[in-house]
Amino acid sequence: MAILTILYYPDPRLYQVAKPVARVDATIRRLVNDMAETMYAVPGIGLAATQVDMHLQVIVIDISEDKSQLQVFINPKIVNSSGSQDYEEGCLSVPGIYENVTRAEKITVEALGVDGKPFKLGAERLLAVCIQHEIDHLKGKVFVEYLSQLKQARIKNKLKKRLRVTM
Ligand code: QAP
Ligand code: CO
Repeated sequence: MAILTILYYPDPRLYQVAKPVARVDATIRRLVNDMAETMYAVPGIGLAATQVDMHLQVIVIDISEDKSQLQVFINPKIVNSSGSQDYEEGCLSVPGIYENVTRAEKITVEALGVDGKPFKLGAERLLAVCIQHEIDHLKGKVFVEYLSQLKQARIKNKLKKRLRVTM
């Protein structure tokens, strides 16, 4: 296992669109393990392959208190959504920034598991937010793009300044 390097907003590689996984093989399983290790190390509750510069449709999520419930979504697709909810979101690629985003309240997602088998899952509240947030990453979208241009500009400046301090 290995800790992968996370790309930070506004890195242009975060805007790349991820390709579907053709076959869930050993390479993909290793990517899943490394992504999980990376997410747990920070720690975070969700990570998309895009954020570690791998442009494949792979997501890991663990919203459990004790980090014991890893959920893996390969080639995920939202097939149903309803309602709306506001949630204060953060992102491993946008450290220290938390902002309210409005998304669907309930979703149904279809994906492949790490065993390569298709499954269908209903999700609501935090899990639904997290799945939508991570699927956005696979489409090249970061949550700050839902905010006003002014807020986006402020966040970019803040992160660039911080990068200058820490590097
Ligand atoms: C996406 O986000 C998410 O700023 C996952 O300094 C967030 O794991 C979905 C993190 C909220 C739904 C609701 C953020 C860690 C982790 C930071 C994360 C930070 C350290 C964010
Ligand atoms: Co994110």
